[in-house]
Amino acid sequence: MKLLTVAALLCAMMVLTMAVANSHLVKRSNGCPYRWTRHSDRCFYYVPTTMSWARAERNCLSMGANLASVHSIREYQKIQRLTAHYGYPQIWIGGTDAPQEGIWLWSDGTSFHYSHWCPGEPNNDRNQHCIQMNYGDSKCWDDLRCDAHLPSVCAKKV
Ligand SMILES: [Ca+2]
Ligand SMILES: [Ca+2]
Repeated sequence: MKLLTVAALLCAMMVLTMAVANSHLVKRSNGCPYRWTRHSDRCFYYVPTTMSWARAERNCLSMGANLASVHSIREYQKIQRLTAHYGYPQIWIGGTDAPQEGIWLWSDGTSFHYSHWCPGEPNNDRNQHCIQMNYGDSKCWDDLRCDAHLPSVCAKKV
């Protein structure tokens, strides 16, 4: 009888653990996982933990997402609103020119046709290959060294 109780408890714990582990996969009424925000056909999630651009991308990948790509001013404003609660910190988005200087790509493979660079950026100052947003007074984009530690925003298709 005791053994059964222990087994039942273990089972309950496993179910709970799995529920927590899978919480980001649970779809809510907006078609996005819990705590993700929908905009158009994508779900966005702000990651407050600071890390390098590559680690931020890997963190997004672990949730079935990529660092956010941005394709219009409306999308950019939507992502900025996610960061408002945190005081518009500088954060990573998915743009990089690490493979070849001056050729900007999004980590999710979408085409890079929109940009919101700050005046004088990207300047590749001492080899900057990753895009931070919310930079400067006008909260535009800047290229920054990819090993800087910033919060980030992940995005994935609904
Ligand atoms: Ca560069
Ligand atoms: Ca720069």
